[in-house]
Amino acid sequence: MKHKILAAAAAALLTTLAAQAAEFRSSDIHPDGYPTVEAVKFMGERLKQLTNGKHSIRVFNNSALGSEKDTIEQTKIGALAMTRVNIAPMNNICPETQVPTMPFLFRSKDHMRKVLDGPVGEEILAACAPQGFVGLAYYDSGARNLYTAKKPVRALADAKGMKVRVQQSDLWVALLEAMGANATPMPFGEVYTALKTGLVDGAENNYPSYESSRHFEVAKFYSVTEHSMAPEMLLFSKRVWDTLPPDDQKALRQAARESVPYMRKLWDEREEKSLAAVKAGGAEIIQVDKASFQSAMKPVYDRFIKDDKLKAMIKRVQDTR
Ligand code: BDP
Repeated sequence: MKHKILAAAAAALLTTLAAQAAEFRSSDIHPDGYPTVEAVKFMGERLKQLTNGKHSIRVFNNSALGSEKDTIEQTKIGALAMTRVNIAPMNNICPETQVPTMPFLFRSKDHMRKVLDGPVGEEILAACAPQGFVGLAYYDSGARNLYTAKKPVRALADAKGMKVRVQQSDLWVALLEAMGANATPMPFGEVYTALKTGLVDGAENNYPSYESSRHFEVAKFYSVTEHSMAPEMLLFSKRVWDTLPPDDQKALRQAARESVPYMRKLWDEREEKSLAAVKAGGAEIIQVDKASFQSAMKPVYDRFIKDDKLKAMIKRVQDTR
């Protein structure tokens, strides 16, 4: 009897929790105005409308809640409801996320968007659930390029021995090593100082991040290698998710989905603006022979795309037209 009463009380408590309004906390390492930050704010507005004001989202930007690795941990344990991160720090946690990270995999922005909007994209999001993450959406992150402080990289041979900061992922270490560089993983927030003090010779990123982080001030040689189109991910904590009623889950999914075209529009505009801004700020945009960089990537595929499942996924990506 006592048991039954306790169980009923617990169930009632859970229902009350589920019925409660929430302001979900979401993290980002980027500042206000950056397309990822603005897209999550947009999602929050939509969520409010869809739930008649019950739920909202508050974005903590500029790494206020820590590095991406930190916020992924917090999201996993349910201390944080949501985090917007690049896919790279998920590579070691959820192997399927290595697929869209792979060097020179996507042929174009359209190809990347088509794959991520399709069944392969869905499967990769779903593959992170056993690790504690509900994958809500991908956002664009453009193509990443290599930039250096003292010596320009005009050909693959120039990258040899250079110390280059990478994201915290084994795959990223291997990718830069395949270029002949010395890869140094570190959180994004530490890169400006590392470049300035010469702790690293270079880093790699898309135009908007190169611009907003002001890395272009301390590393002005920007080589257009376009070595990866690793996208951004929006991850919700499965622990928090499981406490929500199905209607709220549905609203979250819908709001996230609707934020994607909004983000893409901001992204396309921002890429152009950032390119113009870094040029005006003194960056030298260097065109390189991409094929030579691409031909150095076989060891990365050999090491990370080993099992049949990942091999099949790569093939499906390549076959997507
Ligand atoms: C940017 C991503 C951000 C990453 C950063 C990095 O938007 O999520 O943290 O690169 O290189 O492009 O760490």
